Amino acid sequence: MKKQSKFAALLVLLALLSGSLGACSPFDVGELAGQEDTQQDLVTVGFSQLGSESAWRTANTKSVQDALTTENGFFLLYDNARQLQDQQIKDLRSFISQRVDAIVFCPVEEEGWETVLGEAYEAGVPVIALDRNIATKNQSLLAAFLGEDMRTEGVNAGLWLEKTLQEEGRQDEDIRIAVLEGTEGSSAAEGRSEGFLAIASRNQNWHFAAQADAQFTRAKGREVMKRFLSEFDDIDVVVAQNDEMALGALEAIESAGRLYNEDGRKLILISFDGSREALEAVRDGEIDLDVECNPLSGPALRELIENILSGKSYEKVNYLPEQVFTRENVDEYLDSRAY
Ligand code: GYE
Repeated sequence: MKKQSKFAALLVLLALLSGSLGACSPFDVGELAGQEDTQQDLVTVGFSQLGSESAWRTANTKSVQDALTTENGFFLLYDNARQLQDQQIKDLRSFISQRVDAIVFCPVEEEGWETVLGEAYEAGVPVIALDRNIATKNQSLLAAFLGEDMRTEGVNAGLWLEKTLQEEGRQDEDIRIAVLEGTEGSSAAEGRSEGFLAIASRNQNWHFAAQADAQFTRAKGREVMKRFLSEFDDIDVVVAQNDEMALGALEAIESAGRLYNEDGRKLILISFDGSREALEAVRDGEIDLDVECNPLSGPALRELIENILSGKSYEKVNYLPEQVFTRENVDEYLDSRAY
């Protein structure tokens, strides 16, 4: 190597170590090289998963674990908060005190993160919100968000219903809708409600007959749907904000013999996620629409962490690609569905 290029290489190295390259990252890249005392050159990531309420969540956890492996240069600390925000805050604090290089967390709720994220920021630990987002005015508390566009998912559900009712010539008929909502205060539930409402509000014939929190679980979906069925005899559409609740609701609907009304018209069932079991119900004509929510964020997460820690430029808000499934296209996807 010529003297000059040796010097240039040294300068680049020094710049990298001091964090002055890639001014877009406010975090100390020196930490990347500082792990050798503990996990020999691995990047230590603390991952706080919010719980294990659904097949979607299991697939999401696996995707992260498969991407942040030691072979790929990561040492992953994993905690499961079992739907408790307090527990999740404790998990984040424990990651900070262990001096991890980065924190990834799926926020169970949107609100209430300022204090702990402020502590991470003070400690120089970049935090990525995965899957669900947080509500904060202080955008610098998060290094980045990587997840799904819940509002667009809700809009897509509304657009499909609008089109379907038009095709059936029911655009002026009174349509009674029951909603099984996901965890109250979560960005997933809020976003899907907001998006669906945006379309509902321009359809004067859509009426919200019933809505209740069924916590994204199958057992709650079944229980709440059973109650709806006993209280209302004229539900036309059920919007379940995830597959677990839709599958629970379907059990309640079928055991009450209410999948078809007296005129032989099928109750329209809309779901979100696109898990294998729900896609099978789409194929079998039980669920009419499943709006995909993509849990396979691991590879994009890995790249994002690498970019943040090495000071490269990166997008602060990142959405995963998603689509919608109906009986018309579901066969193409069922075979390869791993979750
Ligand atoms: O739809 C659901 C889950 O946050 C996108 O959480 C997520 C939702 C997903 O448990 O199944």
